[in-house]
Amino acid sequence: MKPILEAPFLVEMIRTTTNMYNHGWDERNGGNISLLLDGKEVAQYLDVRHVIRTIPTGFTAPELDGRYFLVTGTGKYFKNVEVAPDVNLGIVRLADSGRQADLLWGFSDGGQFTSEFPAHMMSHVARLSVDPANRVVMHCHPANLLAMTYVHDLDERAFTRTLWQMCTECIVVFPEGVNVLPWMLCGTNEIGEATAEKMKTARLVVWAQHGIYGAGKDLDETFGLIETAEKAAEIYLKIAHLPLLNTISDDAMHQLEKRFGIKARAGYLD
Ligand code: 2HA
Ligand code: ZN
Repeated sequence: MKPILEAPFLVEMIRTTTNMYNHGWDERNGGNISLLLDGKEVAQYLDVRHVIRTIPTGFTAPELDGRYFLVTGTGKYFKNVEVAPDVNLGIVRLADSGRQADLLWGFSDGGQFTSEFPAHMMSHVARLSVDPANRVVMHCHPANLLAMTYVHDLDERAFTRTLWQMCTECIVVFPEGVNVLPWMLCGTNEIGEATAEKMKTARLVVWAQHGIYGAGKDLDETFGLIETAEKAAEIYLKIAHLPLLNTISDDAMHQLEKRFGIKARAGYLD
């Protein structure tokens, strides 16, 4: 058995949570990440027959039965993941049609997975249905995107177009745009189901007055998606109160589509 703390998925998760904390996206216990793991890879590091304890999930997700996830813990601080990964992270395998999670490693102080586990698991199901390569769901509280939800129209087309107009690369990085949910109570199956529905058409879902969800094939890609949208929101907040003299025109966006071989969300460009 190889040492679990040397597993690339764990090393990468520790790097990512630390980096997100350092970006100011995950104050206190804010934010959570789940990473879908390959069971064969996990078995190189853990005796996967040894279940430490079983945790009820409160939802069903038959599509994820038997799947393994590395996930951040409820009430845990991203700041602390690098110094105590086994307390702040856990590896679980879903069982009984997703109704229960078998803990195989971590949460060593008796803790459990993030309160947003329903939103994460339902989002994995939604993303996998449109992109079988999806592995990551990531949630955090980046200040500029959050601030933008107080002063900008939450209409998805309008919100997306503003972000696209703030940096040339935005439309290239997220051509499908960002979807937006109005304020909803977090930690519930309802917000989980609403997030998952939005995840079918975009990898970024803004939770108004709360934060953002991102999804992607690896931690780097997902981090980069949120990073790009957050940068655009930062620029928006720098200019929103000033007279606008220039912007990226729809004609320029069409040139970007051609140059980078991407297709903007249907109906979002004139
Ligand atoms: O885990 O970010 O949305 C803390 C949160 C809940
Ligand atoms: Zn949150």
